[in-house]
Amino acid sequence: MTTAYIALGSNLGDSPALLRSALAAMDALPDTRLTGCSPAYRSDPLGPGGQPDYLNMVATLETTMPAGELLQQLQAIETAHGRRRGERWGARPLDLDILLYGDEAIDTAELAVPHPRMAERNFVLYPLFDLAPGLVLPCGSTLESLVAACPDAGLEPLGVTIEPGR
Ligand code: ROI
Repeated sequence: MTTAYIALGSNLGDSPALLRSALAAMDALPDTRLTGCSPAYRSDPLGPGGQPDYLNMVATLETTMPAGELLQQLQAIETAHGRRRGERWGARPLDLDILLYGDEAIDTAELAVPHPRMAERNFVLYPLFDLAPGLVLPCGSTLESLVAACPDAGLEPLGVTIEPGR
């Protein structure tokens, strides 16, 4: 069994409903259980201007699915929730990113884990820290040190946890 951390983001459509549905879909994947949901955050969009604020959170999965297969399943869930592959860093109804897959370091054409930009993204680090404050990354860095080095500008804790549902 491997513990994987998945970042969820949405800034188009009914974002809370999209995240609830995506959580249920991940829990329903073969050989996979959803075991944790971080609190939710509102975040300023990173990327092209003029797009709505994001709703962000992180979820924990326990899975025996290989990482490449998990990636394909997550992309299918994004597509089922209206995601179109278009403008890089454009607005999207649902984004699911594998942040960590156990203590594995993966670098293929399709998938890089740990997520190569997670250390710069407060909307990923803060909810991950809520879920797993003692986490140590495969490179040996503590999550605590990454959070300490990443300002919380533009990030607002909403004080709610979004749970799986439909
Ligand atoms: N910006 C924020 N705040 N949250 C996201 O989840 C997010 N996801 C993205 C880009 C477009 C980089 N910007 C984001 O993919």
